[in-house]
Amino acid sequence: MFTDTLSAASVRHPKPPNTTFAYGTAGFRTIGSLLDSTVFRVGVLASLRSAKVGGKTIGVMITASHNPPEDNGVKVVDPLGEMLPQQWEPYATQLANSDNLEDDVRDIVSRENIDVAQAGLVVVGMDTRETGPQLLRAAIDGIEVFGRAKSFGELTTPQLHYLVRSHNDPGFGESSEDGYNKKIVGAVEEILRLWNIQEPLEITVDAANGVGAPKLRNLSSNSIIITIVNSNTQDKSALNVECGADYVKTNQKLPSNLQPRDHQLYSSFDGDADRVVFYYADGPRFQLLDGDRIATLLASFLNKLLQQAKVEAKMGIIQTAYANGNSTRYIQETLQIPVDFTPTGVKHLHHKAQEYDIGLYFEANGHGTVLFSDDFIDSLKSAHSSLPEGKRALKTLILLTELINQTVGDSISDLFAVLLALRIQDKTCVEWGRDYTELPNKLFKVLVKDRFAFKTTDAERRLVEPAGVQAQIDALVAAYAQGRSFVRASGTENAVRVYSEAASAADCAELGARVCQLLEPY
Ligand code: G16
Repeated sequence: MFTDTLSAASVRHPKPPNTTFAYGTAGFRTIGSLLDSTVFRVGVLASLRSAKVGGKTIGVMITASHNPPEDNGVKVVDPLGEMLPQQWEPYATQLANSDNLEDDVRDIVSRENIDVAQAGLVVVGMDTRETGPQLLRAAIDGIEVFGRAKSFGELTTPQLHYLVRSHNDPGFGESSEDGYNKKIVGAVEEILRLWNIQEPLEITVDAANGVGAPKLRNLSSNSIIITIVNSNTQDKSALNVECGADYVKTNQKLPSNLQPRDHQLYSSFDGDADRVVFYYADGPRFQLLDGDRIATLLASFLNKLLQQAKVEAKMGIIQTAYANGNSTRYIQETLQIPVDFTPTGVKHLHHKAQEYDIGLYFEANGHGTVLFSDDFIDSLKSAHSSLPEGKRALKTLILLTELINQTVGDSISDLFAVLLALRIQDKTCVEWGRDYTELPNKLFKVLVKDRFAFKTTDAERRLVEPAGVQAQIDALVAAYAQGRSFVRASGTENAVRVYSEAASAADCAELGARVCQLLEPY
């Protein structure tokens, strides 16, 4: 029976006293030095998940993404590169907090009717954090209780998702990092050839001193010229500090070490390269082009291609409460595309996007992708056009389904999709910035005694608990033209987030500050 192996291995990974772990927005996240036992137990769970799905390959990614350098985290990736199903999240929490691991594993095995002998391969990757290598070993120890582990070392989170999918679905691509690179570079170069574009794609990227830096370097070719700033993965204390997508989006300002030329496009990744934002400088003015903008740019580009190819598609855009009110209006009124709202977290947006032929989901923070349904891809492949313009549009659409990561938001493939959309439409970043004007908006982080006391409804736009707080927010919001504000507990940091939006920057700042004040008693 497995109990001997499990108990021998679990002794090497003792659970820290007086600590409770919760599987949040993107898995477990906390101080990296506290996570050894949790990552070990997630390894065990991942191999059980593999057994449950008949021995298919599962993934474990060790990352705390946008969080500070001392944090780390871990999440499980399902066979098609999707997040662990939500019904399994309580098992992850159960194991992470268990004081009797054998009993709890037996409980899950029996509740899910798992034949542990079926456990197959679990692929593992990590970002560049100091605690990564030790946690990677803990994950492997856990996986090997039931299954087999294969470590890919340092990877971006989307690369790990790609590898899981390609292990289970060879048609998706070669199951190696090289296969990922070939798929992306191949699609970019083919699209450039189709549109007879001789000039290479060129941009400067702030890589947040994270794993995106070395991975982007691997993609350089004659048609892709990337300059990277904030690429120091050796200095472990530099990750996401005054740089990266989260810093740029939250502070609405340039990262360190970037001296912009006016009206030139720049971009920032986060620490594990699953988020990307763009921006340019216009004299002293900083214009952010965030996830909302990426969604609108790609949606209108895809719409044009569909028209040229004379192909019908049901297209939808998925946003969260953080989407700027004017982006939603622009999508609904100008682009005439339906918008759905879900709670924060790619796992929620991804599933909603699957309801469309083309489902674009982007969180304002730059996390997102475009999903093309299998039926729609088949219909593209069997469609014909007699006109050269239609043929080119059809081929471009098919290549975009290859370029854009179908498993999760991916800074690298989103970066190229945006650069191609701009280049092909001959659109400058300044024109992109003029598509609509954002309402002034601000994000706050408030430390409270117990963030789990904050419960929301209506795609996190309204608080249900603590009782009475939502009525106070409503009263404040009513006093500001185009005012909007909401409060929700972060699922990745020990804090509550406050968002405010209003017709003027001063009103937006005042509204946000007043909502933060409401939280002082908590
Ligand atoms: C993760 C999730 C995102 C989410 C972000 C912040 O991003 O994947 O969907 O928007 O956390 O979540 P919260 O507000 O709950 O802390 P990342 O880039 O950190 O993996």
